[in-house]
Amino acid sequence: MPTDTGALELWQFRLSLYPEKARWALDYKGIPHVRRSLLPGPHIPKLLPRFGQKCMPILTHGDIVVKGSAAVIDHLERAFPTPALYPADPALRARALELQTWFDDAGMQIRRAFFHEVLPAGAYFADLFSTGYPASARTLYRAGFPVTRRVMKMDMRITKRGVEEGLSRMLEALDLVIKNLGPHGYLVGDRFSVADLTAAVVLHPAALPDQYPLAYPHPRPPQLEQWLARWARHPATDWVREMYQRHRGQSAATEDCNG
Ligand SMILES: N[C@@H](CCC(=O)N[C@@H](CS)C(=O)NCC(=O)O)C(=O)O
Repeated sequence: MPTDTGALELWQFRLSLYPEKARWALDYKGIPHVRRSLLPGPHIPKLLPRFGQKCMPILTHGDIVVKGSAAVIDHLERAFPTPALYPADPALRARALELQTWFDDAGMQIRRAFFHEVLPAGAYFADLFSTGYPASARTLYRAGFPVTRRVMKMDMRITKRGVEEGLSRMLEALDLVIKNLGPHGYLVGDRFSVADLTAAVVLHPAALPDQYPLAYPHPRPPQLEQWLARWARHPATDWVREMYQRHRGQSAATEDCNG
């Protein structure tokens, strides 16, 4: 696939898991792109008529539309092969992609537990989600957030059972990292790959690495502190910070606009 297919635009939430995978891949490869950042809730009428779905990341590359984080990384890997996120060796590549799928799947459950525990800190999260928006829009968003939060909970299917599963999946995922670490500190082979990127993104809520593109400002609400304390002693949280420190790099976005 040619690299000059056209301009790239990434549709995303600034605070997110799966769009962060796409963002990291774009930044890692140093691909100039524009970010279109939406707010949870108002994103629905923006995306549905345009793309027929409300779930992000969505990448447009000229006329090509790519939906979903794994598909976005796959597209970028073909269009911009270096630096590679897929191992060259076919067996290692298959293993890296298998781990990507495993962590992608775990992320859906983990975020249920995360949002269940932290979303009661409504004002803090409304402000975090609306970072980068004008003050008037942020005030309005904060006022409407109790409704948005209810929709988010329904949409993510946050139930008691879902939360319990999310907590145990988080532990399983943290353990899986430690079990699979090679001598160079990577999950597959001796280089950073899509497996490390995906695991670090999915587990980032347990570690809040400094290089995550959106800072969680202090003071942090007690719900968030309790959530972080729950995982703080697990050695995989250090690994998540290490991956972000070694490989997150600078943003390659030329612009990050609202909507
Ligand atoms: N499996 C999908 C999951 C994408 C996903 O759940 N995206 C969330 C943000 S982290 C989203 O857009 N949620 C809003 C919605 O579905 O309305 C992927 O890997 O891209």
